[in-house]
Amino acid sequence: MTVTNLTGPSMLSAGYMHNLALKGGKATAWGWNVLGQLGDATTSDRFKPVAVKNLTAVSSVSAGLLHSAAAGKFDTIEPVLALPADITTEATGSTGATVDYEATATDAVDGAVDVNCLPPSGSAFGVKETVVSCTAVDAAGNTNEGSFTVTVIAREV
Ligand SMILES: [Ca+2]
Repeated sequence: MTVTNLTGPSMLSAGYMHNLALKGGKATAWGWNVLGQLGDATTSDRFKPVAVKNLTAVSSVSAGLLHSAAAGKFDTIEPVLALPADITTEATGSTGATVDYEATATDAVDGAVDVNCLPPSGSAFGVKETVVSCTAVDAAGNTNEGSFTVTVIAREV
């Protein structure tokens, strides 16, 4: 059987009916999962490698009979978002304004983490209240979400 979803692992370990792989500090697992030995927070069997949850900077993996072991950093805490306060600005044209803002996130294990916001900073915002939704994900897959509003008011004439 060919394993899909797996390219160039640096370490493999085979258990009784499950397998572990390590690549780039991330552990993946697939196979029998009746006791949760795949570490994906389910007991569903997996036929393709899935990420082992809450684990980052993994240096080794080892599959046992019905259990798994990995050396790495255990991380269950989501990054902390630093979002701007709600922004109110006057339209610079008939359709709205271009609004720049800064959104950052810091994780206790990973340090600075990328934040993705929609609409992104530097977007054209219409003359209305727009909710900006931001998400940050750390290397262990812990996600934090937040939002703020950008209100563009019509230019006074
Ligand atoms: Ca974290």
